[in-house]
Amino acid sequence: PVASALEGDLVTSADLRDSILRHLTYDLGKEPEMAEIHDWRIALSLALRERIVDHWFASMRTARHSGAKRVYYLSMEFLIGRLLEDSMVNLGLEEAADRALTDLGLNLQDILADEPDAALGNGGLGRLAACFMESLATVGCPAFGYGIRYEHGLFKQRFVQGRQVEEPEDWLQQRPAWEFERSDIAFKLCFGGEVSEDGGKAVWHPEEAVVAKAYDTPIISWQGRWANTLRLWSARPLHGFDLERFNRGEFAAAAEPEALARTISRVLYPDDTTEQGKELRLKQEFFFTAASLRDILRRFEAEHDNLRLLPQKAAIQLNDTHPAIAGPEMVRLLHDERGMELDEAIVTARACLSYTNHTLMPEALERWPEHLMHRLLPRHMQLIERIDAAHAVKQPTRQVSALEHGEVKMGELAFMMAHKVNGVSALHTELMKSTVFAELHRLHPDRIVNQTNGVTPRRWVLSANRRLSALITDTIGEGWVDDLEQLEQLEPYFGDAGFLDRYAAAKRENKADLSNWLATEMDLKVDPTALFDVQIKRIHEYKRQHMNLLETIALWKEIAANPDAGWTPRVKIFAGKAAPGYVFAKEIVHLINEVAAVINADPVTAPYLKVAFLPNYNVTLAERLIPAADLSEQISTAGKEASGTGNMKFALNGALTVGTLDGANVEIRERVGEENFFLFGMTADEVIARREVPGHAAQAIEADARLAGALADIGEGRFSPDDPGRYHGVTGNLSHHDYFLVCSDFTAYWEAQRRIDAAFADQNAWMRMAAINTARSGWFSSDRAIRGYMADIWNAEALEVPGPG
Ligand code: 26Q
Repeated sequence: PVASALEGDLVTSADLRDSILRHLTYDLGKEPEMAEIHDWRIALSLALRERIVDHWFASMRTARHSGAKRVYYLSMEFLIGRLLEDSMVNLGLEEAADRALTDLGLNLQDILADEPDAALGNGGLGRLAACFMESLATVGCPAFGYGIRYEHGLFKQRFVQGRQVEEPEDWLQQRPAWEFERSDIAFKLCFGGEVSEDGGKAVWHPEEAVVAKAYDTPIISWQGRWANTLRLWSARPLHGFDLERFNRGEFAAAAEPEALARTISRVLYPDDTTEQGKELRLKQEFFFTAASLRDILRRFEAEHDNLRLLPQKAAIQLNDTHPAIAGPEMVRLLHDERGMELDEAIVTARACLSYTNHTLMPEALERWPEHLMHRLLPRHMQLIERIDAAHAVKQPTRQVSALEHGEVKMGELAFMMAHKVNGVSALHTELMKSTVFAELHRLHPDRIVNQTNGVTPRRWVLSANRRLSALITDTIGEGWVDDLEQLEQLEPYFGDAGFLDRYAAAKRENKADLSNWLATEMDLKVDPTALFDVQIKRIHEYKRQHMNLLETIALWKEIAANPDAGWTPRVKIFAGKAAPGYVFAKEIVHLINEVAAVINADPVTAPYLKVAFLPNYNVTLAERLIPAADLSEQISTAGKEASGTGNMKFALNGALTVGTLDGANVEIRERVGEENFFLFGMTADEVIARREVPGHAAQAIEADARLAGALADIGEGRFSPDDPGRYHGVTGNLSHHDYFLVCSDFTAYWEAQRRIDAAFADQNAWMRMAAINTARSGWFSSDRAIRGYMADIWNAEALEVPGPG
């Protein structure tokens, strides 16, 4: 009701239509007769952006005048997806837009579908940052997101004969509709050179400089009550064009400095463990971190004159270690550039900074060679040594250091320079304390805290699943949208005639939509009443897509051998990208596609089993798949998935989880109830113990004929007759090494899947379990997560824009 009072009643569809036409004509310079779909889409976006701006200015003013602490979220990645529907829904302008466009002879759905995804992130970490931006606005926390305006986001994925082929992503090809270019907000950033001493003062003489230029995107809250800024930095040359060289006739060379500087914000690094240690990546990290800190200090100094107040006015959250250079850079800004005592500068920086860890996997923890750090950031290398030494003084036994084997360990550095360090699920946080950060935790027992991840219900329920949302709102009103635990109020209605029928109907229609889409887009016919079994996430050994595939092969063989045994029809859906340099992951992609081709061509098993690997997984595809899922695959090796966030989106949308006790699965199961969750597999402790058993994989294969059969089929080339040995790497790894314990968990996984078959056969009971998952997952809202950070880490308060009158 507030939304319509705010906007819907005031802004009629006629007003919106006029402003769409005005933007089309005067901003895009197009006549309506000549306009194409993307012109209309941009005109609509500009019409909405215009309405966001008023809320945005009001919020910024309120934040300034209140003197409240601001939150700064520093992240290498923001995996935003599309923004048009989000903005429209949050402004309460959906009906108005629909009518306005109909008046203009256009279709809103076509226009929404035209928007490219902003894919400035790899996966979970980047999507979390995007959910957090929306929730920061919705809870009214004054905040800025800071990141990089990559020219090219995450690569696009195609399949060529089943193999993944990467293509560059080019989201800026079309005019960006949401951002404001801030030519006036630009900072010069330096690299390289050397450090001299001048009367006890360090002076850095850099050798290279680039300019960071700001681009702002306003992020509007649910019902337009608040808006924050996502500020992304783009790299520019300090001196654009070498006129002297141009005049000498060296035309190409004259443009060189420009191209070189821009390289820094050219492309997002795919999460790729083999790509680490790249100099350009370190430059990117320093580039956006240093620009953001400069901006934060500039804002602080415009409002206050005592640097000691900084920790009361600025909370700076580091999204993983990617911006961990913030520690030394902030010390440099306070000490070298503003004359604060070194010790006080360290204490002040630490009081502002906090660090979120997203992984415990040793190969994913960032380390930079000291010589590279020294060459690129000589003053920072000195300060890192000072910070490390200052830390060592307090623990004379010196058990822990940020410097080891000629490398800077960014996790340790971030920990030492943060007043709070958090994990992203209860289990993950406990494992941080007992493994990677055990020593540091002993020294600073109050520093590590947990903040279990969450997802924004506006995008992941309200927009993505219209049918379910309508049912929820009809049943309990609209309050759930920004108070998601109200979903609990649904449960008393489960006994009422009609509720579970409507719940089932919503799921059925979502599945019918997806079936039609698979038929037209993928040329794949599926039974829309089958169990939709979905695993969508980056391809990684620890996520164990190959265990799912082995179960698929085993199931297919069993159905083929005994087709009349009353099988529960299933559609196995996979989607996800493999990092370009991750050979094993790319082989898994290829294998899934080859297995899918064989299974889908089998007329005997066709009524019961189909397999689809959907190309180019992204936020938009997730929004299409999750509402249509019956089963959510969360099957990582226990102890490896820090949290997962897809698991939460599925549970909210009424998919049951088949999962291990890993990451936030543990907390999902606690909340939805063990009888509404399909648990299997070893615990994190059992995983550690199992690895010590010599020949654990061979043993597991020996004990399970289904597993042995599936592996043998792959090994003999049943799915790759043109090259029977193609997957010897995969089968060899699984049979002999199997670090992620695919074989040892296989039997338990198979059995869980057969329990699922049986449960799905009773549709009434299944739909009840699905509805319980929805009703009991409200805690996984990112609004709850953000309030947790505000209370336990940032000590920040929420504000409200003064209403009219
Ligand atoms: C590091 C150095 C060089 C190049 C790339 C990287 C890099 C990039 C991205 C390292 C890691 C990432 C992304 C990590 C990530 O997405 N982690 C996920 O974070 C989610 C949000 O907390 C969790 O839910 C997932 O469990 C976790 O895997």
